[in-house]
Amino acid sequence: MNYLQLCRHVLENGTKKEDRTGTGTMSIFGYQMRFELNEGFPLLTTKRVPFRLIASELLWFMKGDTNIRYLLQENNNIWNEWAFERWVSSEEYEGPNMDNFGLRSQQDDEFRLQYEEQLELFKSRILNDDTFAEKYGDLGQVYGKQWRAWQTSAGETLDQLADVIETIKKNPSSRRLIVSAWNPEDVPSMALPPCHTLFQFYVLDGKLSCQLYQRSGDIFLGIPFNIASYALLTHLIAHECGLQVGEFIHTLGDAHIYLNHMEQVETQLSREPKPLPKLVLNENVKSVFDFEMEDISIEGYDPHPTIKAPVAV
Ligand code: UFP
Repeated sequence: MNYLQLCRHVLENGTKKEDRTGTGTMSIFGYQMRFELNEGFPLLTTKRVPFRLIASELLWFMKGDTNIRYLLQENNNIWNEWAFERWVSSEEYEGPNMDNFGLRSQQDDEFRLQYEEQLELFKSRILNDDTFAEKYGDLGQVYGKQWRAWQTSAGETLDQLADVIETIKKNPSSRRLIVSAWNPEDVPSMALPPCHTLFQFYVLDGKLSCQLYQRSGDIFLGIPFNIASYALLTHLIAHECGLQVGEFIHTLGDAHIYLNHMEQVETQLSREPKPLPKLVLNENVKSVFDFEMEDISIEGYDPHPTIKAPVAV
């Protein structure tokens, strides 16, 4: 599979590069993968990838929601650290010092227990306390905001996602079918400046293709999610527009393997890929904005087991 070729390519051609998290990476700049979506849904089979988390995150983006409360209600913890970071660096936080919690919790067992306890407290407050959730659950100008409610300098709001879907229906040959999450004005105040920066659609012969430009990609942990997320997005939009799916083209900027993921990548490369699963969407739901988790499922997914790896924060 394309993804395993990317892993091999970076192991063979990558250069050691320092990074923001202090972990260190093997990195390359510029790479492209193509996935023919008719050949199956591109969910990795060389390890289990939690599709449920990917789908609920995508629905969260598509709703224009930026508060982690929705994700926690779906039992999705993937954005917690970004909100937690804001909480523990705020003046209201009075618990034990959580500076640099990402790295410290990997290196110090005693600290990890303290961190886990604080994170659990944080999660339950987000779920149960409306005022707290409003203040500390919101990640600000993240994907949901940029896709659905981009603020213009004239004080207007642009719904890029709804607009692009309308244009695909009315003018499918357009070469301007773009949604940008990269808002230079907002980047300095963002918890995590968008990794998936910009995407473009392309319609030919009744098939919808999508290309993503991803500025930064964590090959072991992030990229398998990103592939599946954009493949799902393409399927959902094709569904609403009455089109078949074409290709998902994944273009990467800084594509890196963290130095503490090397063993995991090797394990994956030693495994034999299996047949790809199939995505099944509820035919009765027409608009992409009406999809809920129960309308989306994956059939025939029989991957090799999960491989654990630390997240670089
Ligand atoms: N990352 C991904 N995909 C994502 C996401 C993050 O690979 O969807 F949100 C990784 C890339 C990088 C880190 O390793 O997270 C972000 O750090 P930086 O902003 O320094 O590029």
